[in-house]
Amino acid sequence: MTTIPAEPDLQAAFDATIDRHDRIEPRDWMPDAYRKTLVRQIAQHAHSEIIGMQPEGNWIGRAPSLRRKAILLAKVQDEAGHGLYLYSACETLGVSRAELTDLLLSGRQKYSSIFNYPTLSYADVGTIGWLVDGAAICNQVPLCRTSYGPYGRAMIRICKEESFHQRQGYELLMTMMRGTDEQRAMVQESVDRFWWPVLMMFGPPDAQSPNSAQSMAWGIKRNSNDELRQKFVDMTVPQAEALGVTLPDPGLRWNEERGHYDFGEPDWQEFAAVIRGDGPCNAQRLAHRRAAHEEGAWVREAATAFAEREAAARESAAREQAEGASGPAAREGVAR
Ligand code: FAQ
Repeated sequence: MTTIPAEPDLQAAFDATIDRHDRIEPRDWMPDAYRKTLVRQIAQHAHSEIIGMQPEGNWIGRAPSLRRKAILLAKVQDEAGHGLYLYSACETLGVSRAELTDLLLSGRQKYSSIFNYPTLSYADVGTIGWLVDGAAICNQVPLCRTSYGPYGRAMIRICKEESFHQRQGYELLMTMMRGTDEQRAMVQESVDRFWWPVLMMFGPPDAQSPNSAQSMAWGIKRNSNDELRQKFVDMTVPQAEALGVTLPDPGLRWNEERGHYDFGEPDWQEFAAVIRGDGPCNAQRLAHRRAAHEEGAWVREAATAFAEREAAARESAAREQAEGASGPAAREGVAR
């Protein structure tokens, strides 16, 4: 007879796994609040990848050359792939893809604030690669060591692709910076618009981050929002210098004592408005996603009908085989 361990034993086993920095896997016992936090974070991450296809997708039809178009198409397709890995990781926690989609479309789950800003010039494609993917890498490399197995494994593959995305953005901006005065001005204008919203991607300051302490205790997050923001600034300033662009922050300077760059405070009221749904493009992004979902209904129906037909065919083949195995010939031991 197998005995089911009591909840305190399960909790102790869970705590020991977290303390060892080991992975929790889908069939392991986990506290409800841990599961809920993971669903919230992974779903928000997946939605960000899917909504994040829109700002750059806006430029696929207007790419300046076939080469740039091929690169951009591949990048946007990668983002769709990242969304799918992440939805799959989230489904291992017992929530369905349809529920997650519904939560996004009804505005009950968030996606990253950064995708609520418009892309006004082709330089924005480069800036998104350099700064948005750069920030994403800073945030996501530590998530490869997150305590939930399927999320950590999805992040390993995603980070490899994000690193390619970041380089393509930097290469595009470098090419423009070596071009005409007009191209250099386009790059600077784009960086001026994106810099502060990119710093907001890391979330509110630690003192105002309600989820950080518990998420770090559970090993879901390995670093705090402010630690990662600082790491990103330290990494990006030398890249901006090499590129020849000015980061739009008069407070940005090297602090010898801290061994880090000091930098200004993002506008947290603007951040609050964007995550409340009042950013420049929130309504447009969700309307576009809803329309795409409705237009895709026939694909989901066709795929469901096909899967049902295949399952019925498999079932009837299995039944025939079973009948054959127990039929007269089988009983008499006659080989067919
Ligand atoms: N936007 O207590 P915390 C990409 C919310 S990269 C919107 O600090 P937490 C790649 C937060 O959900 C972008 N909401 O929360 C790509 C919470 O609200 P809730 C996606 C935000 O979870 C590149 C509240 O504020 N990356 O897509 C944001 O401990 C280029 C309080 O905040 C990820 O999602 C924000 N920026 O820390 C694609 C990474 N920040 O849910 C296309 C995984 C905070 O309680 C093109 N996620 N909030 O109602 C994380 O690391 C964490 O969830 C944080 C937030 C750090 C984002």
